[in-house]
Amino acid sequence: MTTGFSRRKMLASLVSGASTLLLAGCDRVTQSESFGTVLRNTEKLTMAGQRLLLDRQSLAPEYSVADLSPVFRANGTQAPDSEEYNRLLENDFADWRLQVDGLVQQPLSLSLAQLKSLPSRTQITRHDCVEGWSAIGQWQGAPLGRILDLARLKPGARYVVLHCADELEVTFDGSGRYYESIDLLDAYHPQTILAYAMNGKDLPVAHGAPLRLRVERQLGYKQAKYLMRIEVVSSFDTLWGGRGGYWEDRGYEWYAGI
Ligand SMILES: Nc1nc2c(c(=O)[nH]1)N[C@H]1C(S)=C(S)[C@@H](COP(=O)(O)O)O[C@H]1N2
Ligand SMILES: [Mo]
Repeated sequence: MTTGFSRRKMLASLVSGASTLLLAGCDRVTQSESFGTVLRNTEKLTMAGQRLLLDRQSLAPEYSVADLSPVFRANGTQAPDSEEYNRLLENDFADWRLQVDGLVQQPLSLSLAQLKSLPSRTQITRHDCVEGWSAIGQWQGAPLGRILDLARLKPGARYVVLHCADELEVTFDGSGRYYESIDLLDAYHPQTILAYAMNGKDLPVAHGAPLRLRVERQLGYKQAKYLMRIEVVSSFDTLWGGRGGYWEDRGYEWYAGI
């Protein structure tokens, strides 16, 4: 990656931020404990912080073609019923565009053909839904980090919000729009892709056509389908229920790590 937002730099700044915090937190105990003990404890805590971050960088297991599930269940919305979506579908998504905006220097409007012309990654991974089922599928798509690099993040960028075409249960502000958000560490994770193909074919409607997120270190509900817009934000407090996702607004964890 070529921009100032490379993963290594981001990790370094997060780690040094964590150490500063921990050191500041230790100021109070210097009176009652020997300086050496405090330093040793700080070191342990910093190491734990680094391990945590390194763990978030690790790859999800990948499988082989022989492991593909014969049936991959579809869940949640299986066909958005909006007029706009159906119009796009009728035309094989030739008029569909992915908007990339928010805290970026270069907002983008990408066609499916443009997304397909970017370098792609193909991965066979296991999808785990909180409802208690799993399936192994193959996904091909453009790395999200690459698209963010094209859009060039502005200072203050912290999260990527994924806006979807479908609505489920309407509750907040009269909206039941599906959406999700991830932080930049996950956005730049090498297995985080915007997938347009599943098991070697165009993404079926039931699985999120024309484009869905795959963020492989997290649970099923983070894998937003029917992507329309990617918005880079500093905070998701003001979006719908303020918790960063459709299911998060209804009580699920924002960080759904597996
Ligand atoms: N836009 C949108 N994305 C979504 C959902 C949804 O209802 N709408 N359901 C989520 C849940 S709970 C799961 S388990 C997966 C299901 O993906 P699949 O239909 O490809 O199995 O999509 C996730 N992404
Ligand atoms: Mo799910």
